Amino acid sequence: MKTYVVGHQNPDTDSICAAVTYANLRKELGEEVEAIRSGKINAETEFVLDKFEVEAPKLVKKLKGDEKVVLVDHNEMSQAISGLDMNQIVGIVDHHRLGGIETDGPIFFKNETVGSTCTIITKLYKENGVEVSDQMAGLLLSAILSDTVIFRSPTCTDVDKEIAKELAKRLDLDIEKYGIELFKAGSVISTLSPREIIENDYKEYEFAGDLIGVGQIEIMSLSEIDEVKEDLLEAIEEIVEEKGYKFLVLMVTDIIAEGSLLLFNNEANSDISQAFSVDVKETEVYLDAVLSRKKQVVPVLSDYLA
Ligand SMILES: [Mn+2]
Repeated sequence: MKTYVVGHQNPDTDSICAAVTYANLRKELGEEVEAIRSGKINAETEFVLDKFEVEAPKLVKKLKGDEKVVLVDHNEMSQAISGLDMNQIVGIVDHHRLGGIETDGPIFFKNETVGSTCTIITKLYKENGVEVSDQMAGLLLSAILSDTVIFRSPTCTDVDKEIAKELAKRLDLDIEKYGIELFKAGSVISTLSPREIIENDYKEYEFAGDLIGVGQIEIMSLSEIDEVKEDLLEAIEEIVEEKGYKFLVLMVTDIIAEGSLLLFNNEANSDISQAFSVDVKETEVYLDAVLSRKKQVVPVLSDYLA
């Protein structure tokens, strides 16, 4: 029976490219494997798939419940494809905190503290002695540059850099130049509505009984959002009200300046100020050198709420 490889809901470039490249590796090893996705492809990922002429994985909105599944780029049931039962999981390749999955039997499990799932997958190609095609190299490189924000994210390690440089060299691509091209293609400002911008790369968390939301967009310059800022703040208030959140933070990350402007709902003002020990101006604050939701924002909020 065929095994599916799938990334998290609201898939980003790492999730899609990890599913495609890992499925390809297992196919090269003679297994019956297929990459799938549980949600819409974003503009950045679409650019990558077009550039390297790779077909998007098949969309599966809900599993039937009898498939075998490998999870890539996530390991929490709350982020997994709908219809999944823990006992369907036969493998996990990821770089996030462990989120409570339990299985009946042993599974293939690989979790490393690197900046991108595709860094781990490139290593798995090497370990298995499988040649990486140009198409797969393009996907792997793009995902590493995307997830590490072109090496600027604090989650980026020397291993990510080393592997990305190898891949870029064989594709004859300049990392900085290609990275910026990639982020420009993924810029959501001009193509999406304010609400879609917030929800494009979005995660919901529950800490000590409080529900919060943290979205992130990455741009080349903060001036890009000048025109939509008021609309974003309005949409934030709307979502908070609708979902009953304690607060919602949108990280507007300037990847050239290497900092993030946090936008949030009015009522979160004193929470954000206390959590980050900063003076907050109404519904925004700029945090220098803050780029990572996973390492620099979510832990601060979870400590504060605890
Ligand atoms: Mn990732």
